[in-house]
Amino acid sequence: MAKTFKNFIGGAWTAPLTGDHYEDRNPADWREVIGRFPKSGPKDVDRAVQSALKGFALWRRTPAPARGDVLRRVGDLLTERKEAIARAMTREMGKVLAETRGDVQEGIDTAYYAASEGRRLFGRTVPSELRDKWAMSTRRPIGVAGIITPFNFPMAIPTWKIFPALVCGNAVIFKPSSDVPHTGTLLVEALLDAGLPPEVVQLVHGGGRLVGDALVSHPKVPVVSFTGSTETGAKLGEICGRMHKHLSLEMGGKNAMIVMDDADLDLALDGVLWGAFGTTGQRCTATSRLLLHKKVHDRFLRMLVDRVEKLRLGDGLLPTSDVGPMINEGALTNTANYVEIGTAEGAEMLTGGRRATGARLGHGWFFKPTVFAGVKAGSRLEQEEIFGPVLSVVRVGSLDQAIRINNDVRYGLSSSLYTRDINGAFRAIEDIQAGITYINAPTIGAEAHLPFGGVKETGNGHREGGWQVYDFFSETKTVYVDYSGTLQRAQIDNYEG
Ligand code: UN1
Repeated sequence: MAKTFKNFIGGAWTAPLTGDHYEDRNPADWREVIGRFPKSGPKDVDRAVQSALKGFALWRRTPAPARGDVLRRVGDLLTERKEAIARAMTREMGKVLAETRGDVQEGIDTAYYAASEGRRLFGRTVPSELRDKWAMSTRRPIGVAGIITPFNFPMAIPTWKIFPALVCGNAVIFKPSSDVPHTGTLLVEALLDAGLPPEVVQLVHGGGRLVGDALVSHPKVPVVSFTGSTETGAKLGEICGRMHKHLSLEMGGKNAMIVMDDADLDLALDGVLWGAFGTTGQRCTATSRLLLHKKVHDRFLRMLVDRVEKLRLGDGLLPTSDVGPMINEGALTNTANYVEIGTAEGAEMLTGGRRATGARLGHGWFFKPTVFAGVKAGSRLEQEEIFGPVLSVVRVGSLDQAIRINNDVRYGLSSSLYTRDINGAFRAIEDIQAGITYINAPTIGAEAHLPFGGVKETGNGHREGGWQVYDFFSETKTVYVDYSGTLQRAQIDNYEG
């Protein structure tokens, strides 16, 4: 019988008040149950909030460098546990071990960055317009932060949010995707083992509709950070807008790689394979469109299809696997639907397009890496996020046309251009509408210490990663100290007076 896991609420591992559980299964072989996890409800969320408020009262008064020290120890523990967590993650969500190791490493990098940020959290001191008066700004924690994260980066994405939230002095309620509750548990264990005061973090398992909604609409949760679909993000935006909450949204993408006729085609080929089929295409940064210059179009497609067909599908724990399964049946069905849509729209399927079965794949959610050529700009295949291993190829005649097509979607997360033309590269950097542009590298591969996020319907103006996220998780307080001993009136008693 599989182990039954618990929430972490009120400083202890506790069963959900609902008494309900669900099974978390290995997507490479659904016969394998990883554990039974709580199907929590609004009452569990409310208990978590009450506890987090106590945690916040304590943590906000802990000096930021001391908060950072806890994060440094978290980094040390994640380093020690890297292999074990990576294996657990692969079992739980399917991507290959090299990728899950990278995912944990991103968490480690984020921890050490956060640790040192505890010694910065800069405010500013500027001249006052009046004599004998100081003018400064300082950063204050906000309160209880609600953190809602997806399945595809079960360690990295939670750490992008939780670690800065904590260093800034907030308490955290963490709701991982119900597809990856085990990795979420391992992260919270590392936080507690590193010495985080127990009530500063709460882990509440369960689905978005019950747990997520209760968390986002709870009046005592003033700050929410969410990564997931644009549709869900819009709903959270309505709730948070009504309640005047801080909200950071990281949502969909329809990222394109542009390959020009002067590109190093071998390099571009490695890039597109990694960008389109890494994490089985289930990244918001995935390369889902290839805008291919007409002069290299046919040759590059031949090279591409040859390599795609050599990709080995399998359990991500096996060294022989290049591409793991999709996360669940719904994801697979959704991808299969897009194959039908593409075919109906007249695109030409060059390879893949169906579920992969066979000896070791029969009990997993495996889908063959798929390439469509002759995809029309403006078609659904070209416009809509699929979140699966499907690459749509559009033939282009010039860089200007490629940039136009790149921009003509509702999203704007990542982008990529392969070229040897330095002038063209800089023009693209200026004109591509995206939060991230790679030159001669694929659309994936963001580093933990740089801002991460997108424009248009990908986000709502915030950035994760790097230094910017620390602004999101803190409030600025402006401080004036007047030591003149007289009433000085700003804008009236100026320095000329
Ligand atoms: C995501 O695509 O959902 O840039 C996050 C990358 C990773 C993070 C991706 N470091 O590929």
